[in-house]
Amino acid sequence: MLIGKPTIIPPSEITSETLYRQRRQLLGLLAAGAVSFAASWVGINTSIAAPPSGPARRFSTLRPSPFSTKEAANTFKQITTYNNFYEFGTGKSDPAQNAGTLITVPWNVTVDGEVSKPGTYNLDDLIKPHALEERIYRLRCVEGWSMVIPWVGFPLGDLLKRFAPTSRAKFVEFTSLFDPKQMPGQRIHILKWPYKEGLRIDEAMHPLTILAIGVYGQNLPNQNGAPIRLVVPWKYGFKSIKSIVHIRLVEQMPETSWSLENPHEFGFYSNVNPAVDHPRWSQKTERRIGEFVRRKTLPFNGYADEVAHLYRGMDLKEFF
Ligand SMILES: Nc1nc2c(c(=O)[nH]1)N[C@H]1C(S)=C(S)[C@@H](COP(=O)(O)O)O[C@H]1N2
Ligand SMILES: [Mo]
Repeated sequence: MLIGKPTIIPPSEITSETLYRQRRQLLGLLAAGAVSFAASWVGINTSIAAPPSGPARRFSTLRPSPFSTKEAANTFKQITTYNNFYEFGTGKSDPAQNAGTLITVPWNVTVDGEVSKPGTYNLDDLIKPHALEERIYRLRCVEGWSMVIPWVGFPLGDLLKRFAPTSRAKFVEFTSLFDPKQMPGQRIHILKWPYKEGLRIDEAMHPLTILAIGVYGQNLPNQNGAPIRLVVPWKYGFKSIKSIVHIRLVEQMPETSWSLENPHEFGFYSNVNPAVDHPRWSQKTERRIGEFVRRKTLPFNGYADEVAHLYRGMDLKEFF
């Protein structure tokens, strides 16, 4: 998930130049921002794994899911302190340190575009009709690390159906919050803000695709994409967009932040595929956070039986 020219920089080096500069710029901004946020965020802003700013909801009636992996989950600490959330900095510990400024209550989500019943709902009304499940999924980041995360969520497809997609709805576009006051990373160009992602409609309707509102039986911590984020377990982690405010059904393939930034490195599909190297590194193996010996990366992140049929007849080297 790193920026730079698609040349010959080995992945281990990428954190040096561009990111180093961006981090320094950001640290400056964060130091400045701390002053104005101090009044309302004393004590929260500085803590690792900041508590969600909303009520610390605990989910008691979670249905287990047959889609859950039986692999051991990563710890709450690993899941909440090793993150990518560039709105809060490009370092892995930046989101846990900085996402305390994200205000998640109240939170509204708009669903519109090619639907017969568009609307804007506050979060509670949006999730109320849905039975929550625990979904323990692998997450494979394009950078070469992975985790196992017990999400709390429900199928995106169930939500989309409530809005009655029209026959012209071929893709779904997701947009994260844009607010440089709350999200200091948005004050400089790391990506084209707000963060945008997209899915084909059949990918969006697939039962493995969920909206998550919690992890380990409680509200999502801000750094994990509070209060609501997408999780698409067979795709590289960057497709799983955080802190969503807008879901739009569209006829044309939408632009997405990472492929806009670097179309040679990040495709629209971004299915986990050990046979297709990233231009700057191999995707054959991954490091499970907490482990030392690298594992083999599996096609579709191990979900091939469930999703490979979606891509039948497609050349996945061309549509990466
Ligand atoms: N809005 C937004 N969503 C985002 C990102 C981001 O920088 N901004 N990073 C992505 C990447 S690269 C990954 S690997 C996952 C990480 O999710 P996690 O922090 O819950 O593990 O979030 C994805 N969603
Ligand atoms: Mo990622």
